[in-house]
Amino acid sequence: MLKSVQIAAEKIRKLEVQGARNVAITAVRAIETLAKEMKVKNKKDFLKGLSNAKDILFSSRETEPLMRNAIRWIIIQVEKSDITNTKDLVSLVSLASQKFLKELEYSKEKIAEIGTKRIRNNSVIFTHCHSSTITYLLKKATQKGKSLELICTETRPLFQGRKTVKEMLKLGIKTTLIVDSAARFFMNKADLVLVGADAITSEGNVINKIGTSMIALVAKEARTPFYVVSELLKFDPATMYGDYEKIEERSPKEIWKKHPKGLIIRNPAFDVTRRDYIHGIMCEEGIISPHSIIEVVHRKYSWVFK
Ligand code: RUB
Repeated sequence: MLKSVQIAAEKIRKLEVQGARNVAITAVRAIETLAKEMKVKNKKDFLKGLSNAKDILFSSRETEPLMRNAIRWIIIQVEKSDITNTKDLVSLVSLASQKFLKELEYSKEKIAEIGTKRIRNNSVIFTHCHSSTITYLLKKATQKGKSLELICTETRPLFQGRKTVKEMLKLGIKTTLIVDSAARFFMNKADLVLVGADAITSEGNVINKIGTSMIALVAKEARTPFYVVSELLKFDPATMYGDYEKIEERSPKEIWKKHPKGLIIRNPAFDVTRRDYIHGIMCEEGIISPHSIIEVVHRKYSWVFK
């Protein structure tokens, strides 16, 4: 019964699906499919099925609050509804999933619209890893007639930077790929740093691909404005109540397949950039200060805190 969910979770775990948005979209679709496939007789079992799927998907990648918020929201819709008939519950999940994905799409459009205005013509933009929210923003900015140049890190160990540069070349953007450790060397050539986010904490700190906080340090030293481009639903409400955002640690094999015996290899997937290094968060509500994250999330998505 949970096969479609297990397949989706495996794709997420193996990074066949990459980036917080795509992870959330895949998880939402898996929940929608599961609801259709579930053969249960009552609402209690229906909710139990959704809850099991939630646990599997949540554990596929630890640092993905957008996925968690998405699934939580769909389950809340089922819980608070008066519907008890399972056939109608399937339709409810389907409607809720589509609504969530539509809202996510709206956020992406809005961020692109806002970000485009902030990017000056003939800017050199520095980025790290692959964020679909950023590549979409750069696509829109180019379509609006902004001439851009991009510097992108290759992003060890899994080279997500290659995905970014391929997309940029297709758009005709002049693109330079550098090794991660060349960030300082090239920072003075950039007008703006744009990075994505996997999680935003209640204190306004941002968790993104490993290396992001180092780039933030370098940007600060070089006085290059550093912006995070992120949907508000990457906010993790649990951090407000004391929890730390967990940092996923991946297999050492991603770094060195046949490494010498006894060697310790650490492979955290993400790191934390303190809010002091962030000029602003470009989100669907505008360019906001990391300090105001709770207030803005509360205004737009108060259900997140329930
Ligand atoms: C991807 C990454 C991205 C964010 C934002 O890490 O850190 O910057 O997920 O991406 P990984 P998006 O490759 O390990 O998933 O803007 O697409 O949500």
